[in-house]
Amino acid sequence: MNGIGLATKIVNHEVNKAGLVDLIGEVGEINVQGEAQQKLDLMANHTFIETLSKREIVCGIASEEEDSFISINSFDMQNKNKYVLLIDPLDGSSNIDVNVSVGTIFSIYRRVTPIGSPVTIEDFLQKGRNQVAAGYIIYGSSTMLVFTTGKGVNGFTLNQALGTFYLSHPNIKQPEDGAMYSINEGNADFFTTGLNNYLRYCKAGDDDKMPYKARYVGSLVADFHRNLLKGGIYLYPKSAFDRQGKLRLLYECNPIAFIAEQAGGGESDGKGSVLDIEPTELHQRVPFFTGSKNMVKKLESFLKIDDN
Ligand code: P6P
Repeated sequence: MNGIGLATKIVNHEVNKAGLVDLIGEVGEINVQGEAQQKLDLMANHTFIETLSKREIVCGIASEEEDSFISINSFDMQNKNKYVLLIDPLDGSSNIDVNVSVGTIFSIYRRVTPIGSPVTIEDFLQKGRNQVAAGYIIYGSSTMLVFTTGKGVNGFTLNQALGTFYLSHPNIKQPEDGAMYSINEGNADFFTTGLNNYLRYCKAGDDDKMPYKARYVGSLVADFHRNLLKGGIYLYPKSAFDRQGKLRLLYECNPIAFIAEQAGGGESDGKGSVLDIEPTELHQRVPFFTGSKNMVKKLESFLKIDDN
């Protein structure tokens, strides 16, 4: 966590000055996701990898920006370190050029292969339930590090003048209900019947319920963080052209789901917890819904119609 805190301060500094020193824009490369890589994406990826590689803690790192995992040798050139890190170094990076909040998402597991042996892909393809820690950093109006080690969720705000993190949000609990929904409705023509029925429910107002507010930043970390504190639901469903959904299971959905569960919230792939999915590929995508517990349950009830 100290290594992640140090990398956060470096990335935060670069994100804040990006517009001044030509760190904005695309580098003209395409990553494994087929997405145009932003200069800050690569800077953040390099920073987290370099910072975490030199601390005798992780034996391997998998990143959204890297085709495969990176094996990290300990100083004695053995693979004696016992944790692996999976990371989305700069999520929502398409928002960078327009000064909208972006974030980093990370997930930490104990390796499953013997200490000292070479790290392998099976150390990374673990169920989300095996996570020992998970968190995100949001580079917004303030920079916050929010994480869990399985004993609740705490939020730390970076004091930029002193370079220290202050426990500003102890023991975060997500409201069980909310009145905000976050989804890219531009894809509605490609959603399932159940999903569109749920969206109609969100917009309906009657004696029992006011219409929900639509709040969608286009940055998972920003939308999740707001819904975590105020209540609400984030939805990225499968669709006719995102048949598996868009979000990556290992370094976006699982860490966010672990935090949601630890904060008393809900999370789902539409049928059940993403934390129970047996991963098969490093960059696999899944449909992902997370937010206030009762909102996720209501969504799952609407999605049952899609099983027929
Ligand atoms: P769309 C960013 O690329 C991201 O992975 C999430 O942070 C965000 O919620 C989503 O994709 C935005 O996707 O299709 O609405 O632009």
